Amino acid sequence: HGLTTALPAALDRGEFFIEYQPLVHLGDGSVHGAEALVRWLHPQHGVLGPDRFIPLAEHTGLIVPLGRWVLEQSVRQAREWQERHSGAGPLRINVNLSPCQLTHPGLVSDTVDILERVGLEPDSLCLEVTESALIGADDDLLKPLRRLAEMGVDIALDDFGTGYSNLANLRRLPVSILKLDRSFTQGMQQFPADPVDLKIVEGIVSLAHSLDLAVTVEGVETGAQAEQLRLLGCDTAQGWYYARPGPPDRLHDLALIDA
Ligand code: G
Ligand code: G
Ligand code: MN
Ligand code: NA
Repeated sequence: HGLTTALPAALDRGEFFIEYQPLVHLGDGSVHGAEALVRWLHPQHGVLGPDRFIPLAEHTGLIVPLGRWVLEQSVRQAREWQERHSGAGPLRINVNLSPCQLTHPGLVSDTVDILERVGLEPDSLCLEVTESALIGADDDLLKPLRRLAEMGVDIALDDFGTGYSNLANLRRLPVSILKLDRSFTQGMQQFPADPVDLKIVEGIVSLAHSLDLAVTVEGVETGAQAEQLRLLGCDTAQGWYYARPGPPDRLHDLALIDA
């Protein structure tokens, strides 16, 4: 595959870049943080989304150095936002982790090293792990996440509700945030929303809160969705209604951080 063989050189040549999508508090719409989303500016094919190359990077192992690069860039960006907006409270950064990064022995030391070198507090970082990556996870897999969580790094369960995890299993995982999958938000399109979707989200939120987990909703595209999800008790939200993923300065241009 042409893209696969081009990946390592692409990292050396600096062809990857990161877009940031804000996360907001549902209560008042103020900015809580941003999720880092990697893209590849391919010299022939133009901008490629992560769905085009993350699976290839996982397959070849390039995901480890690429993931480390994404983490360092994102942590630097968060530090810069915090320095420029010291009054606005610590802006947080969410970074996605592949399952392969979870099993890589350098995860904890690389993360600690980056946070220390850049000077970002661990509690400004949130690592997103998909629900499916943690299904049936044994203690060896959870140990590094537990270490990071003990240091203050938040662990979020991404795409929550799409896997088949036993809800009782949540208690065992070192996660502090559930990111409710976009498919639930889509069920809130009409007002009033589908009553079954409402019940499901209501149940997830109440379970999450009883376990001291915050709930972030993904894929909010309309004000009606935001309002219903707020009424259901969700804490933070992300989606095109607020902003599409974009360059880091867009968060300033939108005056989101200053709000
Ligand atoms: O914007 P969107 O097309 O960017 O992202 C699609 C998927 O790619 C999302 O599920 C997201 O979790 C994943 N993704 C984006 N950036 C990264 C990254 O840096 N590392 C990993 N492992 N996945 C990412
Ligand atoms: O990590 P993850 O799968 O959750 O990444 C988020 C993905 O969702 C990215 O591909 C991002 O571009 C996409 N996304 C973000 N906001 C919206 C939205 O409001 N609607 C839709 N359809 N996709 C979104
Ligand atoms: Mn994510
Ligand atoms: Na997701």
